[in-house]
Amino acid sequence: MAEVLRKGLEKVGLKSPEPEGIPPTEPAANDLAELREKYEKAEQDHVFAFYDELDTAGKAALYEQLSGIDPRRINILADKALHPPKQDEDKQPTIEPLPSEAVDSLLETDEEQIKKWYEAGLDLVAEDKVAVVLMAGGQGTRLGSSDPKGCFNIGLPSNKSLFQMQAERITKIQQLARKKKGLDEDATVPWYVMTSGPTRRPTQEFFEKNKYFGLDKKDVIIFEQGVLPCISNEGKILMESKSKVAVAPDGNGGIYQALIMSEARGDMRKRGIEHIHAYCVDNCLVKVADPVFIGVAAEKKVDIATKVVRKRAAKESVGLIVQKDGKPDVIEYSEMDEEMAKATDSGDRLKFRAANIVNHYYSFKFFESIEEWYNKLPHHVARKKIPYIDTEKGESVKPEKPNGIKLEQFVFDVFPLVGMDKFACLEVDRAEEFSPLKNAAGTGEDDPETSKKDIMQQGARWLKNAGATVVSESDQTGVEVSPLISYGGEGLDYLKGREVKAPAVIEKSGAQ
Ligand code: UD2
Repeated sequence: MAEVLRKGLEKVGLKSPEPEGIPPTEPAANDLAELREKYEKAEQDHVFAFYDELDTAGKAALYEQLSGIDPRRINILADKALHPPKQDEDKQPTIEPLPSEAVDSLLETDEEQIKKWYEAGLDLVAEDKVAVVLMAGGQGTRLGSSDPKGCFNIGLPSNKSLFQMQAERITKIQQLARKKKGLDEDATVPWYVMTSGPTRRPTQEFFEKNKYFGLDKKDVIIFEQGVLPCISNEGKILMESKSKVAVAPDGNGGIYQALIMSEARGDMRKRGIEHIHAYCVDNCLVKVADPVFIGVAAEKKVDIATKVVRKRAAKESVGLIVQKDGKPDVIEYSEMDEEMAKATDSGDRLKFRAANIVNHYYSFKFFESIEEWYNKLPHHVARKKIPYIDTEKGESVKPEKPNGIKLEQFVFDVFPLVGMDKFACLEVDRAEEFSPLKNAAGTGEDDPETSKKDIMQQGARWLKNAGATVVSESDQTGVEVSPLISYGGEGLDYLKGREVKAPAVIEKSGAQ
């Protein structure tokens, strides 16, 4: 198995990293010659331009990095990316909304049924069969922060980061499961945190500094996704320095390969995990390990499920879950013409309204098939300005306009691999479950202020539903309810009849 795995990873240009701490040594002449030949055959040998002038550490680092890249495969990906096959006009895919049997909506389902799903999901949590995977490898460039997005403080009265809120929701759901089943101890929901090169260390340090937010460290597994070389518009691998290839994270679709390579999937297997919730770090309202979502997917026995919210307006720029040529798929708003985007159905709702929120479910059984398909997922092209070293002149260049491409895989490109009968879509209430943090403060949409507002308003709604009165003497409205007090608005009856002055925090005091 290990040999198969190594070969498979080599094929995609990845190698398991060498054990740390061994002093660098210069590669043996014949190994170096073999590697040079491989790159010469792929016409990518310019990466050795400065090799002979490097010191031992530089030679060892470059040799190691180049050994983990397959230049032939990079040429294939680059060629496809730079010279995409012409879309055959008469082969336009048929795009339709998902069939009604594949979609449930919490906006249109009675409380009775939702409670049934919730109980079923919580039972599975109580049986330690549920895990969560957090996709946290993205770099918050649009947000303007150099820290990993999960570290971001959206300005709540408690100053909690996104990571802390998500950790506390895991703690709470573990407690709710124990209570429901009368267990001696909390259930365990292992938290697999996927990072990328740029986010790995700062994420690790943030978790350690915050003592894993009260979670048991053995149940928080931080792993790393792969990278891919940056490529020039001429199809050449770009050098970031004389001893390093310029690389970028391979997209949130790198999750599948990373789950194998990091042995995170192996750890799930050891724990007897059967249901996985994978989600996007920047959604402050995310219901981590949501029992309703797990309950729906388990009841339907699907391999993949995805949560969506109702599209706000025809022009909203979000990915949409559709059926494309009869298969579940996601199309970006750029792939829809205005007529399609504005089309409405019999209920006068947008015909295409299932907005993707990067909130997915997988059966562990499906994860056991990753080897069969992970290296077949398409690569998407992002045209970027990529600083590089000119290998002829030896100078570093900071381009004024996009000079190359970054390749990334998208997590939802796996959807068309399952039949519609193994796929479920759950429409949820945006106000309760989706408020993405995409933009810098002051943008007015999907920014720290909208995230904070959505959390505070949710808390005020929960208190009102519990019979409390929320008063505010300023424009500072809303109440922050700690996830340690309530996961989804439950358990607040003790506030019935109380008056709460906004802005306020309902937090777990030491005594409680
Ligand atoms: C994502 C969705 C888009 C829409 C939008 C809504 C994808 C590919 N696109 O777009 O359809 O639903 O969100 O908010 O999912 N990530 C990694 N590794 C990477 C890149 C990203 O882990 O190499 C993570 C990132 O940390 C985040 C999630 O994937 O948790 C989504 O990434 P993004 O915010 O860059 O995606 P966005 O907003 O372009």
